[in-house]
Amino acid sequence: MDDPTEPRYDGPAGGWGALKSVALHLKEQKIAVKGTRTLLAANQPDGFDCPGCAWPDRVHTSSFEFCENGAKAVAAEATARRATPEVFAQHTVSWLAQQSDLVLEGLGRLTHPMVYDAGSDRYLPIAWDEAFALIGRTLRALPDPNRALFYTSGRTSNEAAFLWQLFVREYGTNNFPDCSNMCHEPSGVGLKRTIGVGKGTVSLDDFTQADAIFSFGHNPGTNHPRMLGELRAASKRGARIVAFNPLKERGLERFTDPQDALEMATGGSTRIASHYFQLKVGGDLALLKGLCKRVIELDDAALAQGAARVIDVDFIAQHTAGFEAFAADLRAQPWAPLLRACGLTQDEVNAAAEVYVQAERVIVAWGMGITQHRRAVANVEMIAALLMLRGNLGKPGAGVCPVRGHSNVQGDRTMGIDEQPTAAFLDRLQQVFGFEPPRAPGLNTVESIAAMRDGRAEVFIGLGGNFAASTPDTEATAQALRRCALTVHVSTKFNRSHVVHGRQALVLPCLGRTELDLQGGRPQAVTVEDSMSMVHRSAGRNPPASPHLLSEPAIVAGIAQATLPHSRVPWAWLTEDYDRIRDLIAQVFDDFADFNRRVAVPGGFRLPNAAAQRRWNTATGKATFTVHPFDRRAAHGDGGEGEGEGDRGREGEGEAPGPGGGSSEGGAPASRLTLTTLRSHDQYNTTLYGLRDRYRGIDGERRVLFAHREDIAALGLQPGDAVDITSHFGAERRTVRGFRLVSYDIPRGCLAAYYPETNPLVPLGSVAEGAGTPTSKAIEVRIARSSVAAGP
Ligand SMILES: Nc1nc2c(c(=O)[nH]1)N[C@H]1C(S)=C(S)[C@@H](COP(=O)(O)OP(=O)(O)OC[C@H]3O[C@@H](n4cnc5c(=O)[nH]c(N)nc54)[C@H](O)[C@@H]3O)O[C@H]1N2
Ligand SMILES: Nc1nc2c(c(=O)[nH]1)N[C@H]1C(S)=C(S)[C@@H](COP(=O)(O)OP(=O)(O)OC[C@H]3O[C@@H](n4cnc5c(=O)[nH]c(N)nc54)[C@H](O)[C@@H]3O)O[C@H]1N2
Ligand SMILES: [Mo]
Repeated sequence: MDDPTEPRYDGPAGGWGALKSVALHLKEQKIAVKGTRTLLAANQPDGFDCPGCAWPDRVHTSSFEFCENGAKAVAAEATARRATPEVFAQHTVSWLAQQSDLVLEGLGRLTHPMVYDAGSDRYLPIAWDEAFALIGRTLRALPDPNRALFYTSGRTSNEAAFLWQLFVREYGTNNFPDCSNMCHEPSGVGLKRTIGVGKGTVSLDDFTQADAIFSFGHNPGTNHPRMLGELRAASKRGARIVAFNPLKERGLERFTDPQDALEMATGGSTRIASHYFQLKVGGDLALLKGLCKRVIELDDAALAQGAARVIDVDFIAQHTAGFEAFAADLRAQPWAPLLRACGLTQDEVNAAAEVYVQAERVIVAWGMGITQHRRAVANVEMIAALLMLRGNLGKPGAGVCPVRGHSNVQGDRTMGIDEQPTAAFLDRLQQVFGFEPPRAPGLNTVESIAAMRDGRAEVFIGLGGNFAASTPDTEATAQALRRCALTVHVSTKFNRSHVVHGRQALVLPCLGRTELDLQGGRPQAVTVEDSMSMVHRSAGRNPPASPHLLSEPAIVAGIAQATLPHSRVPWAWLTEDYDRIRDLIAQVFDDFADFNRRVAVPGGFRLPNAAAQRRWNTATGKATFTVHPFDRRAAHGDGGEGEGEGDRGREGEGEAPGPGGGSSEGGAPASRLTLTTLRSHDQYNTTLYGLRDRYRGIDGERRVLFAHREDIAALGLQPGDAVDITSHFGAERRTVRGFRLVSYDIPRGCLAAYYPETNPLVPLGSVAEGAGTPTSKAIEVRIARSSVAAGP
């Protein structure tokens, strides 16, 4: 079945390729020597938290865990390149706006606060005080604080995030759009509702005890490479690893640990997944229902034969609610539509269920392949339900493991970056600080874009991130941002959001994680929370990229002082010594009692997790099974042909379209396909490190479209052809041009391409029900031969 036109990578994940790649990236950033020293301080007890992913570290101690993409993240921040005022004097903003993201990123670290000058169409340097005064003036002049938006990206430390939410709430709004809204929001919503805690329940120790690890829709080899260490160890001791992914991701197949001398010397590798199922894009809800249905079937059969029960009867009786209705729904659900929608055979689903019921202790891990869908919350709740069926929660070696993205995205939410804060939290803020916080819910990311577009919001301030590029519906977002009176970005590097600006615009450069943060002459540490609720310190050591940089806490304090002259918060005093900020955090959150002392311990401390203790803070007081009606459209993006926006959310078994919907047997043309958007190996979200996607065999380009060779043929096209991609959402059409077709091992009816190049296709109105997350992993598209040559 080998297709000679398919790109190939025959090696394992990791290995020598990873080491070579790091050397290359350090060289590109001109930091060969300095970079290696910087790297050694990553994830060490006295070093900084790696700005790469949120995967936890074993003990934060001596053994340096090598991670290729962590090294690239550090190199990108520690780059020797500088985006100085001289650089900005040479180029108009309109010219910069024409350049690729790679070029913008390549300008390097920002060195001075900059203000947009409309007359010359350039960014000019501005003094910090003047920048803060401009923000303060503009915010104070707004008729309603809800006309301002305060975005957060997940690299922000706990201390900066805490001050940020405090300032914004004292100012008077809960408008906290954040990257989490585009990421694991459905995990938070779904887990909170089913098990009472919107976070993962497992720790690294559980990975050493699990008999089986189920992996849904994430790519550890690229996006959380240190997880491969855990998976490798689990595989070596005989645990089953079961992967569900439309693409054969190399990191889930085979891994060579660069720290294993023998594997490196002999060219050996460790098999990761014992079972790999290439389900259809968006097929997860159908599959999860199938897995649960199979468990119930096996249990019903056991009961009939008087054999040992398959489900954990005691756990279900003692700890759960809603089981009877849940099981009844599954018994009534016919198999055929489930199998059609997930694209797996009955034998495959049975085999996966068999691994599940044979294991005493099971962990389910997942990423964006689960959350960026219309039925994402249902996906997450079904994952929890699958585990609940056999009591796989709150016992060693078992539990839920949403693999978080940004290194402190979980901590930011803990600190109150939340557009829907609880009343209890707001009451506490009021008690501690003596101002009345706003009670009305604020706007999330997608709602914020709509508010700017419609003129309901006119000031946008981003603490990190790259809002213009990371959000859906790139054109609509750009128009929305351009309507603003003022856009402000606190950033380490120049990016797309700085050239898609409001009438007035500021770019405020901040210290990065790796850099020494001196306040009052004393080095400061910040804290972060990883994917497994470990809170620990992070202290940079590198000299700052420029003497003009301020820390994020200092920038937030500067904005607050300029905006709130009668503030109840002693901003300057707080930023002189971050211990003072942590003392306040301890006053607001009980889980952070004695924060400074506890976080001083190497490795920090773990936040309590009620669900891991089998205490259920849900509406029923139990872990809750919910019936999620199967809706075939769930598997096919959002809003089919002829369905207007008003039809969204309608349940029902609308006939599934195209080969993706199972009607391909007759050889119907592959007209309607489902596109998923993903990360290459050489990027960190919107930050591009290069044009290689090593494990997928792509080099030198990003405008590629992965498709099944029979779908390519059915369209009368050939691998290598340039195509345009048009998304269909109700009557709305969006097109991107000039993508090169690549024949790829992906299920029929499914396509994949990189984010953010494909974000113009993601409809603003297409979001996860109950969570508002853009459906970036299932976009209904058609493709046609392009008149534009495929570009890099
Ligand atoms: N180096 C690096 N590290 C990163 C990031 C980065 O960009 N670069 N980003 C960080 C962030 S913010 C996040 S959120 C994480 C993201 O980490 P991931 O969740 O791994 O991110 P994606 O690349 O979006 O990959 C999603 C995976 O889901 C699969 N998939 C796509 N559609 C479906 C589907 O419908 N069902 C299933 N089951 N699978 C599907 C894809 O094939 C892919 O393997 O990584 C974090 N770490
Ligand atoms: N189509 C599609 N869209 C997606 C996704 C997808 O899979 N598909 N994934 C979504 C996900 S999971 C996420 S999390 C979002 C990411 O959305 P964002 O978090 O908004 O985007 P990033 O690319 O991570 O932001 C990069 C910028 O952050 C700044 N930065 C880096 N480090 C620091 C720092 O320490 N402090 C400050 N202040 N700034 C810093 C730099 O200037 C850099 O240019 O994108 C989402 N969008
Ligand atoms: Mo993310």
